[in-house]
Amino acid sequence: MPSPRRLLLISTPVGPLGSGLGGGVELTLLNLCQGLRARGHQVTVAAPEGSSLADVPVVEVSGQLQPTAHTQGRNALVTLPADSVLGNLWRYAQQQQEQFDLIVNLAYDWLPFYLTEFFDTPVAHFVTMGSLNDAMDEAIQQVARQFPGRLGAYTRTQAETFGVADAFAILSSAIALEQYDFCATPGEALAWLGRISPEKGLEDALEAAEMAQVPLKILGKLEDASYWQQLCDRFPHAADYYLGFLPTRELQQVLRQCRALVMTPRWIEAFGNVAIEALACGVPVIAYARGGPAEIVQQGKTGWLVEPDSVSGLVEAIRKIDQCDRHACRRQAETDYSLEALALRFEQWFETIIGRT
Ligand code: HBI
Repeated sequence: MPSPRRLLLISTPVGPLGSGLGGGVELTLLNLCQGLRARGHQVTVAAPEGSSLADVPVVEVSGQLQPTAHTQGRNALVTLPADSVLGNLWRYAQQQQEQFDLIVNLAYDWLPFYLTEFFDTPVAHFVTMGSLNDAMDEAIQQVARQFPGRLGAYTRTQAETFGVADAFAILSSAIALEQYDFCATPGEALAWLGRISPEKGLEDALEAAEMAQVPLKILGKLEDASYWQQLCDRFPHAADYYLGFLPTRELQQVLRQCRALVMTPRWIEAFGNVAIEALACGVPVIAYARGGPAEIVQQGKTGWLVEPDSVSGLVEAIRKIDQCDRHACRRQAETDYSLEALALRFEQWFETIIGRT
């Protein structure tokens, strides 16, 4: 067990923790804090005011929220509102840096990457999405050149989108396994989980379920209402299939009884936490071989990887899903995606940085 470290984690500026606006980052931050504190490290989180993170103390910082990056174009300008919470978070970090052995950035924004060289305490960056725009790519590549080893990502596929994959530590993800109950005897239905938004490709899952003549249970935040309306117009069952955006306890009650999870990402999914939620319930994953799921699914054992955007490939996988082993799915979640495994991966990454300075 290495010596306990004093860690400052800086959250995403797009919304207070607990609002859901931070998407996967909220889960990652919560899991990381719990795992690292269990290993004896002192963890402080700084986040926009109004944040709450279970029993983890949060330094709340005021200021205007940052517009989200994933809705802007590749050549979007770097923008900051007046009194930006992003700027205020990093002024706090600069003022408090002597109290910490390491500062970890979880914002997908230009400023923290640019500031890296101006800090005495080392700053590490956990990058939470694939490449989205040129200014961010350049800031990430600059850190890769000047401070190799200071970048972390969920998956290698995600890191490769920045063209400097070798400069990244690959850290994968995790879930609180005790919140997911194994189910050996599912019903007929398939599951689809995620934000209902074009980049998630729900139409392909609906079409495949129709062709395979099996029901589909849809769970997740209804993010794009006009897109959903188009789906309901095209698939008469869609509205009946939609079960809403459920908290983990209720979500896994539905998920665990499904024959498989279907993942149809149109973009490079940085990780795809829903895949490990399914595995934890013993539910095999049928996924387009694109991004995170391609590094999670063990072909023919814990699911099937399908040629991206091939609906017939999905149907073929649905037909042979019973060849997969539901016990192997749960075992894979326990081996690779526990909170302890995640904290150990992050701790080893931090030691390579602290040890180097
Ligand atoms: N946009 N500008 C910005 N900054 C973030 O940190 C950010 C974002 N959009 C989405 C997001 N973070 C998270 O939901 C994903 O990283 C998971």
